[in-house]
Amino acid sequence: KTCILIGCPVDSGKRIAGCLMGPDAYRTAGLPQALAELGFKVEDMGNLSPASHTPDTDGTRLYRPNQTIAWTHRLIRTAEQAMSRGLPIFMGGDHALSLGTVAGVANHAATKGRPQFVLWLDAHSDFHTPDTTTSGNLHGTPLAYVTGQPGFGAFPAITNPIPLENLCIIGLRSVDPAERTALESAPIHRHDMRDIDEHGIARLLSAFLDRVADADGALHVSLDVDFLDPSVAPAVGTTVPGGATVREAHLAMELICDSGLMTSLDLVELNPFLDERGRTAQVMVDLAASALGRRVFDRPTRAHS
Ligand code: DIR
Ligand code: MN
Ligand code: MN
Ligand code: MN
Repeated sequence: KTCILIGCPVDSGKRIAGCLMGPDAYRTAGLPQALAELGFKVEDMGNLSPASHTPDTDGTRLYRPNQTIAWTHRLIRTAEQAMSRGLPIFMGGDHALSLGTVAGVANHAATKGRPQFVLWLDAHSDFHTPDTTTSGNLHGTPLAYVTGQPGFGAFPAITNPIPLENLCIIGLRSVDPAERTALESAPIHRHDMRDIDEHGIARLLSAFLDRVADADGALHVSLDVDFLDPSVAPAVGTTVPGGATVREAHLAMELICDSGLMTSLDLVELNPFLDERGRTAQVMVDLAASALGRRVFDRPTRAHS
């Protein structure tokens, strides 16, 4: 089995710069070696660049739309092609990269006749459209884009929208009013931190993984650094207190691995400029390793319910 590392130094999705250093931080923290130790053949495509585009101007309501649109074009193609060769790991870069990666993997799944599912591990719901965003930061929009919501006129047309009910968001604790209104009437599976506290992350996630398995779906996992509590993952521009613990995050990753369902992975929003001697990069690398098979002891696989 091949893992394809794809450096996506997208830094146009928000105003705090530094996510462009993310891919090299993951390499420095040992992601390629960790995957090789787990028995994967590792292919590193290096760091990509956006398609050619008209430079953005300052002072617009949307922040750097041309650059993000150019990245989206590039990443849709890259994701489509990588899916036929192995399991792509998109090393971000901010969460605007997922406009392209998720749209691209969904196109690939459609050619195989498989439904695409998405697990979004994030403090934020990222369900704004260019019309509803108040910050103008496009990293807050990928879930609206890939599910085919209106308002993305200048972006590549979505050919295979993710059905809303195929989407599960876990870790929510910062949802803007317009997103909240939109989410309330959408059949998206969403769990805030209170759900994790009351029910445990294993129960929430297992229910979703069972639905993916029953549908023989492809599963894209998008892991935002701010899913984690800032005390253990400080290197992100949009920290929100009260996030997932390292233990909850590893449990989630091990359950994903046990399911055998994950077909692609985003690691997003790491800003190495804000890190403390690489500790956030290391946590993210260790979580990716758990999702791909690293464990302390093997366990009998959980019976599918
Ligand atoms: C906020 C923050 N909802 C916005 N979003 C994200 O700017 O739209 N922060 N994704 O990480
Ligand atoms: Mn996000
Ligand atoms: Mn976030
Ligand atoms: Mn079942």
